[in-house]
Amino acid sequence: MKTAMRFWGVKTFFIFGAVTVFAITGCQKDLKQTTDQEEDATVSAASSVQGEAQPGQDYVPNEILVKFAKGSSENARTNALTRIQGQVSEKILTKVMERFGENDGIYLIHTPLAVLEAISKVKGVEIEYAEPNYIYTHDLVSNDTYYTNGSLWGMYGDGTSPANPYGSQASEAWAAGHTGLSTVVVGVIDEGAMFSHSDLAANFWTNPYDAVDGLDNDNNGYVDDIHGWDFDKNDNTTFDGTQDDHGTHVSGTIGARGGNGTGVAGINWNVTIISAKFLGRRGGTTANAVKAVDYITDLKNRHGMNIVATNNSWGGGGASSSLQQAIERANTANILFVAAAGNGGNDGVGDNNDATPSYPSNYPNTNVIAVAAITSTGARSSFSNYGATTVDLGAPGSGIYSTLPGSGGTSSYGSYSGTSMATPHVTGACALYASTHPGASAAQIKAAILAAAVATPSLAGKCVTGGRLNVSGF
Ligand SMILES: [Ca+2]
Ligand SMILES: [Ca+2]
Ligand SMILES: [Ca+2]
Ligand SMILES: [Ca+2]
Repeated sequence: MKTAMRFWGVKTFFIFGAVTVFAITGCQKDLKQTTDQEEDATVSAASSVQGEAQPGQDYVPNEILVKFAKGSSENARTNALTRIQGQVSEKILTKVMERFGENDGIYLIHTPLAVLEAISKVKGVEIEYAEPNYIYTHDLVSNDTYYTNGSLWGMYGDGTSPANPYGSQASEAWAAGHTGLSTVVVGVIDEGAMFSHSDLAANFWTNPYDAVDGLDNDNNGYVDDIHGWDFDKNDNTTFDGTQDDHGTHVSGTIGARGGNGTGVAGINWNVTIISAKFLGRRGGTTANAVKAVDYITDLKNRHGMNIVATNNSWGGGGASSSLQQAIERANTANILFVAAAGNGGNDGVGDNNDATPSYPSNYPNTNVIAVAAITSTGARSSFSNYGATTVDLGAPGSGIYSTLPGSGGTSSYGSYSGTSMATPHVTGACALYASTHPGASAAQIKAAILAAAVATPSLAGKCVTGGRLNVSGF
């Protein structure tokens, strides 16, 4: 018997997840239409100017954009500025403007007057146009079915609707315009995932370095690893059917497409996910876990990909030097290793990881973030392991809706519970932070996540931060 089997054999292996799967219901509420995003700095056209109301158009107060007429005199320009007590804040003349024969550009002008009043006062003074400096926003309130119907509590903030103070606050980051970037990459070390799922397809990696032609074009040791690799079966089919439900569910929490009016939304509406499948029907092995971790690290080193984290919603067995060293190689490559704290073993009651180590979350490598699970009412999930020195923070892990492979290749959704479900909220947080802080190191990302955690009574003394995930400022 191989040594590894003692740690990772069938008996001791378990995935930190699973429980109830609900069928999709037809229930759908009206989509939320307002964003409650108006800040002091913005002015509603509807409220500031009588008779010229244009609801929904916000603009920067006391600023207008002016393009003077070609050949307009210096006197006319001065006259225009004087009429509105204006000062030029910025002259905007882009390369493309110049290419199109423009040599004056447009002026951003600050004025103490109300915007539309200022515009009316400069009209007729040798200008081509004067207009408000509008503020544009995306449709950043999720219109995804499970978000709007109240199910997707793990994505909610306390200041958005639907609201839940124990959600990850992702909706608040979205409202600020932060929905992730496809240039940020994460590895999902798990089962395979249904990369063709309608809510995942846009965010799954297609390898540009190794076309499917029977050759290992990028010489990384894996032939045609088009969406990742299956280390369990040693082939390039990372999705092998409905048994890859856990990996699909985890992937959706990290990066299901948001704002497309269907299904769920991940912490990141835009991200790139790579499958490193090593869990099969009977679980996974240390050997394949090491290969999976190194595969992701190598992609970063080999191709310079912007891989910031791997999600590791699995565990079992004892301490492994080979796996710990693989995690350290990832650390050297600035890749975080986000790991589930564990589901309390066979009795399903949360254990203290300080007293009884759970791996891989207990590895002391600095790039490990260990994650406990909380419920929608802020309690520590009954099954969730904890550890004042060995678990970093809590995240939503009970009753989590996400993507699932349906029968016959259909795209489905369902609710799972586990520290497996809490972990991808944090992995998603790593990617979201990286999207708004380009070049941040693994250590910086981890520090930001821990610093943002909100103190939570059920986690006090139960984890390093004593708090829960909060990405509102990411
Ligand atoms: Ca190839
Ligand atoms: Ca290859
Ligand atoms: Ca396969
Ligand atoms: Ca969606």
